[in-house]
This record gives sequence, C-alpha cells and structure tokens, in this order.
Amino acid sequence: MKLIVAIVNTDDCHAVLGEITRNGFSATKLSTSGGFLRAGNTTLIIGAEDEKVTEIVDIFKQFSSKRTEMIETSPSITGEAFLTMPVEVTVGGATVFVLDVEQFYKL
Ligand code: 2BA
Ligand code: 2BA
Repeated sequence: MKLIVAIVNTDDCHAVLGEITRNGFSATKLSTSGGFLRAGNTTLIIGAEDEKVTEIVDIFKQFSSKRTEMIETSPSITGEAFLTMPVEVTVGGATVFVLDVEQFYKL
C-alpha cells in the first residue's frame, strides 16, 4: 500500500476530489499553506493499493497540472475607450509524493 500526499491549488481541489471519489478512492483533505508564499493551498492524502497509484497520479495530471489561462484585466480608460487587456497567467500545479505504507488499520 502507498500513501499519496499531494499539494494542489485550492481552486483545483474540488475537481480533483470529485474524480478521486467517483473512481472509488478515499481521500482526506487538509487546508494547508505554502512555506514560500504563505498562501493557502490544499493537501490531499490518499491511501491506495500499489497498483492504483498510476491511476490516481493521472487524475492529478488531468485536473491539477500547471497550465496557462488568459484573463481579462480590469478595464482602464485610454482616451475615450474602455480597454481590457487579456494577460496570460499560470494557474494550478500539483506536487505529489508517494510514500510506502508500513501498516494500515481501520479500527
Ligand atoms: P471511512 O472509510 O471510515 O473513512 C472515514 C474518513 O477517513 C474518510 O472521510 C477520509 O477522511 C478518511 N479515509 C478513509 N480511508 C482513507 C484513505 N484510504 N485515504 C485517505 N483518507 C482516508 P470521507 O472521505 O468523508 O468518507 C466517509 C465515509 O464514506 C467512509 O468512511 C466510507 O465509508 C465512505 N466513502 C469514502 N469514500 C468513498 C467512495 N469513494 N465511495 C463510496 N463511499 C466512500
Ligand atoms: P510549486 O513548486 O508548484 O509549489 C507549490 C506548493 O507546493 C508550495 O507552496 C508548497 O506548499 C508545496 N511544495 C512544493 N514543493 C514542496 C516540497 N519539496 N516539499 C513540501 N512542499 C512542497 P509555496 O511554498 O508557497 O511555493 C509556491 C511557489 O513558489 C512554488 O511552486 C515555487 O514555484 C516557488 N518557490 C517555493 N519555494 C521557493 C524557494 N525557496 N525559492 C524560490 N521559489 C520558491
């Protein structure tokens, strides 16, 4: 058995957890903060059989990989026109650790 410890962007957590539970896995969600930015993120811990790890990591790849999105900046006035500028921002990202589990009990 393995324990997957995955730190994800809080915005992606809902989609990741939905897919994980839909596929029959159990998870525990912790509200955490990154040590560098000191901003909130989410840590998911998932105990799973060894042969299921790839399937679970694939869910993280699909639902929380780093990607770029275009967002509209707030409108600014240039001459007589209101302009919004689309800018590219990086969102998401997952840091995933897979640990060996020595013992597992459900009491
Ligand atoms: P339990 O299996 O007794 O799990 C209680 C809580 O322990 C879970 O809360 C979760 O926080 C944690 N947990 C259990 N197994 C885990 C694992 N392998 N890895 C990480 N954390 C684990 P919930 O997720 O809210 O689940 C509440 C109850 O709902 C569970 O009780 C189980 O009976 C059921 N359940 C959980 N996931 C399910 C799923 N994907 N499909 C159907 N039923 C599920
Ligand atoms: P990421 O590397 O994508 O990491 C996102 C969050 O994942 C981190 O939040 C941290 O909570 C967790 N994490 C990443 N690697 C980890 C590890 N080896 N062990 C435990 N937790 C880990 P933050 O610490 O707030 O970092 C946010 C972003 O700032 C990082 O994105 C990285 O791009 C950058 N960063 C982190 N530490 C840095 C440092 N010492 N110097 C420069 N940039 C750093």
